[in-house]
Amino acid sequence: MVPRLNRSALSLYLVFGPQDLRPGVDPSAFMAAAIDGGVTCVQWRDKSASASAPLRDRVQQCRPLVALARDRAVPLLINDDLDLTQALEADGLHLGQDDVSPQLARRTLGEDAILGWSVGTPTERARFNQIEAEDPTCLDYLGVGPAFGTTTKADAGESLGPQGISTIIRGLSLPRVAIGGINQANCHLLTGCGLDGIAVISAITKRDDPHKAAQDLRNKWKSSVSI
Ligand code: 3NM
Repeated sequence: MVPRLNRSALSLYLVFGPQDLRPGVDPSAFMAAAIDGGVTCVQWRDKSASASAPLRDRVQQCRPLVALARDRAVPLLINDDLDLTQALEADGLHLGQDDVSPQLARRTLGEDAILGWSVGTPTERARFNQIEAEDPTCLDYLGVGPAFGTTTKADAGESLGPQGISTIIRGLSLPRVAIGGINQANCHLLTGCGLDGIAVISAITKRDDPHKAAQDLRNKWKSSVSI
């Protein structure tokens, strides 16, 4: 089977939602600048009031982002909103451990959708092994974290560090990306872990210039990986 997700698309993965943007920043303009700076995959993660708006409003909010991502040939995934993913015919869905099951999401979205899952402990990794044993094509990648301390996600748990990340992904054939507290100053610490890339929120959303933030991160990550 042709993979739904090219590993290189995980190289610099931007996760964001309204709660991450400074007041007045337009999500489309922000996303366009970040992609043009080197972001290779985007996840819309709405943890604000608009996440509980009616589906048609959520669809309307995201349509421009879907169009933009298509135009730039970058996958756009939706965090934890199966209905929105389906309604938008977005490229895929990212799920946490407490969200709908990957099996249900796969059945609902069909075989073309990209499906990602968060794992942060050896127990969760074991849970993934079980899913994979039953259906090796259910999931397309894992998000592993938190790599470092983060204030962006309150319930992110203990940071794993490079050692913990390596332990969780040992023996894994699926593409994998680390998340949590990753920035320009520390991403080089993860280069020996066998990751396909890094996923970030604040390292791009908290900088004044998303284009330059993405460019700096991309350059730092790429040069560290190739050393
Ligand atoms: N998931 P920042 S950590 C969305 O560990 C998310 O699964 C995490 O934000 C996990 O790059 C996290 O600003 C927050 O630390 C990432």
